[in-house]
Amino acid sequence: MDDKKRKKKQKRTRNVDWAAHQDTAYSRDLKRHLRTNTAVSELAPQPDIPRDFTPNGLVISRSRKWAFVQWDGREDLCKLTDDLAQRGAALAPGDRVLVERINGELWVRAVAARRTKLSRPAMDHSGGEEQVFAANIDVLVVVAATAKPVFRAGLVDRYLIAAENGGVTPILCVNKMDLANAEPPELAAYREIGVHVITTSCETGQGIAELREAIRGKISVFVGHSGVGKSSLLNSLQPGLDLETREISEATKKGKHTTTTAKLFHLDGDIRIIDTPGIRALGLWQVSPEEVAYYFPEIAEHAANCKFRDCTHTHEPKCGVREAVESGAISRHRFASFQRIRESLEENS
Ligand SMILES: Nc1nc2c(ncn2[C@@H]2O[C@H](COP(=O)(O)OP(=O)(O)OP(=O)(O)O)[C@@H](O)[C@H]2O)c(=O)[nH]1
Ligand SMILES: [Mg+2]
Ligand SMILES: [Zn+2]
Repeated sequence: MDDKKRKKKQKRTRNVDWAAHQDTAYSRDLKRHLRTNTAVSELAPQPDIPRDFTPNGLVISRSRKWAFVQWDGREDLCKLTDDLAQRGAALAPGDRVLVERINGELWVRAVAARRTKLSRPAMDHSGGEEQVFAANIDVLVVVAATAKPVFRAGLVDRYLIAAENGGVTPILCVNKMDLANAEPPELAAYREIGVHVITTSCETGQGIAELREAIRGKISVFVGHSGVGKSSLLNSLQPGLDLETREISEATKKGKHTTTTAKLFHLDGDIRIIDTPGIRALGLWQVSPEEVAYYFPEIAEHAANCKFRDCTHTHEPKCGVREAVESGAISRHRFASFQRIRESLEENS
């Protein structure tokens, strides 16, 4: 699409057209920087296993040396080979694997190439190596709450980056609507960039049917701060599932990390969900400061109007992005988030 046609199209639609945005010269430039971060086979195949082996198992959850795998019509605890056990990136819930019985023990022998993956830098002693927390996912459901804990856009924005980077469609689910008179004002900005926003309540049942329809026939992963109601939503989607949930601490207004391992659940109606433990912050895997704008479609779009091609949108004159913030075309909280993420990546690099 040439620039003239694109501008016309942008005038017609208020929402950012993500596909058109990805096709602009500016975005193509940015994208060239991006290392392809999807669909990689993580391990050199074992010499006795053909590259195009047929997986016979689905990873439900994993610990360091073991994985629960669904195969042969049941779930079994399988041992991991050393190279799998040592790498957080090598195996995650959602991975398709080859299970073999060797001398009476079940082993995960190989991991199939992934369609999509969601990654973060590990927070442990590994020095921040890649940790894949879900594989072969269709939808990333970012769960936030209106209150208890209070809505925080920062984590939402970081998860949207991880979703785009991993090739996964995001949904923003704002739960605990029964605790608020109105929805958080920040939600308008997400609808405008084309994110599907669903407002829910596990108390009143609001939005549960819409959520169910959005993830039917797909594999999704529920993520967000502790205590926002991820496990409660699974319970609402499937009465009788009875996952453990716990009230958030009155003293800190923070969740207590009730869910401790990511685990895949099969629900009725062809729904598969990976419930995950709440996190405080999400590190970004393989995103450089210069690339952050690419992941904020409304910022990338207005950056095309900046006088300088390498504008950082902080102090330069004739900055299309800051002008758009002033005019209200870019929301202030999204721009603040963009700046914070960029700064944090600059500090780390
Ligand atoms: N008022 C209200 N409370 C809710 C709602 N959904 C969940 N809760 C409560 O919020 C608390 C935390 O819910 P959980 O489902 O354990 O939250 P979580 O996100 O799974 O938390 P972690 O497993 O720690 O990450 C529980 O006391 C739930 O009963 C809701 O829609 N409205
Ligand atoms: Mg939970
Ligand atoms: Zn600028």
